Amino acid sequence: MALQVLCGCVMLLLLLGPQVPLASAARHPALWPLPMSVHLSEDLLHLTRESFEITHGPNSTAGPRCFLLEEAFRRYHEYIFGYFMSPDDHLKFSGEAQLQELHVTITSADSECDAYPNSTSDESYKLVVHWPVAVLEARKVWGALRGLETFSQLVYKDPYGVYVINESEVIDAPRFGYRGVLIDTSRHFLPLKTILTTLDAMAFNKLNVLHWHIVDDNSFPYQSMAFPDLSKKGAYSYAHIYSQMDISIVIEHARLRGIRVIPEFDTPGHTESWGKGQKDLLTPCYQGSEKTNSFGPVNPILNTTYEFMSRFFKEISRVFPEEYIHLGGDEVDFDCWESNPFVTEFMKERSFGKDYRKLESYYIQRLIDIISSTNKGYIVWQEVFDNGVKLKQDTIVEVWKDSFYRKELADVTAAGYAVVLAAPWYLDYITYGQDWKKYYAVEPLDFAGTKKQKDLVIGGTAALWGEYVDATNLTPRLWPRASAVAERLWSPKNVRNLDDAYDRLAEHRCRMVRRRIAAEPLYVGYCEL
Ligand code: CP6
Repeated sequence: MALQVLCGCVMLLLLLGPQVPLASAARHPALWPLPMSVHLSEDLLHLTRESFEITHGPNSTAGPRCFLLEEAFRRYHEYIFGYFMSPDDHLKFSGEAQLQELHVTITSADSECDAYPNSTSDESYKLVVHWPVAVLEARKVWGALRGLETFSQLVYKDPYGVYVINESEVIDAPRFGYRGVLIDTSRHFLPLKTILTTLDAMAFNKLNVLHWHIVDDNSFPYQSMAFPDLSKKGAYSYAHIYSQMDISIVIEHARLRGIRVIPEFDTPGHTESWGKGQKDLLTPCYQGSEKTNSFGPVNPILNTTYEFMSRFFKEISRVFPEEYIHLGGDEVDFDCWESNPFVTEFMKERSFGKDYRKLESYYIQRLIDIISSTNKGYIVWQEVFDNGVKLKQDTIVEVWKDSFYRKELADVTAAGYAVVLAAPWYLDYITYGQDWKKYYAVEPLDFAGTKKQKDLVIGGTAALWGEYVDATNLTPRLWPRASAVAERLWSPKNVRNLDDAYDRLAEHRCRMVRRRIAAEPLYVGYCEL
């Protein structure tokens, strides 16, 4: 009998497999995020570490020369069977149907094996698990990566410790194309290893954008080739720097998992650390007619500022293959600009009156012209839109202010701009209890607007700002809380049953722990090894 399990009805599965006492020790597949459509049959196939193989399908347009897939096959074989031999592995089960292979077939003439993922990457796939070979079909390698993750989540151990999988069919594609995690390496430096681990965990959750808030007021860890003093003087120490090699390692680790790396170089505010290595970049603040020792935002009235930005962002546009650069533009403190007599003079000449938003707009517009000349797109925080800056039509606006974010979504999309939602997913903000439920309950399209407006919501970001986060607590703070955001952004809109989500997420969290991700528990219980 074939059981149809569609969106959100995975609870049915509990009726199938052998009953076990605790949810956290579930003996059934726990899919997270839940695919678009899942059909599971009761028929079980066995798999063994020694004989099961993941290989290229005979008609695949990708082959052994596709390093991305070769690496993915190797990784997922390890994830499925664990890193260490357990005694159970030597049990042999004759007579039972054994699944021998997973064939991965790329159907499009261009597999995109050697490309970087981008905003239009096709992540859809179809997975058919029937004896004797399972088949995973995707147009591009990006869909194959997502399908491999799903396949690995379908495999579980029966009560005898035997690896099993239900005969099944999965058809899947993401609801939103932009599914991000923000990390902040300025408030605290994050070692390369922590960033790579975060990318691994993102792939387990089908998240596809690393928003790298790389520099800010507190430190400047990016090692610029054109301006080496920025990190020499602006980083916490020589040990707290990302070299060009480090950055290329992050980008390649991400690419192999279908993840884009979008760097944020936030200006004109949040730039204190830039001032240490670049003279005259920041606005000197005044007290009356006296210069103080403090500096404010980037100085928008000097030509040298724009010459610097031009050289700097030309470098950035070459270092990061990603089509978008995040320009920040949030929380600009106007007090220092207001105190500076030269800025006041400049405002007068341009008839800006006392409206410092106009000055901010002037700066951002010149910056945007610089970015456009590098053929990159740009993302900005919502203030840039709020302050009336003239933006190119393909600008992406990121909404971060929690109050009235639905109104902001309506306003930004009414103006025709694409939007990324971060406001309800401020993950470094912690409270007692199961706050993942709050993140899970968010519906990104729940605002007043037309279909055309809703189509402009391209996704969201789980933001982990770094004021209280470093390598010691990043992983348990992110996972599995960001997993709640991941399912909201991947799975169909009607997947929102909390009891079902709890069971799957508890098991998904255990799976992350088995894969060496120190994800925190949802609640009481234990994990099978
Ligand atoms: N750092 C930078 C931050 C925040 C922002 N920009 C921030 C402030 C308050 C909240 C969330 C984020 N820590 N550079 C705003 C985008 Cl609630």
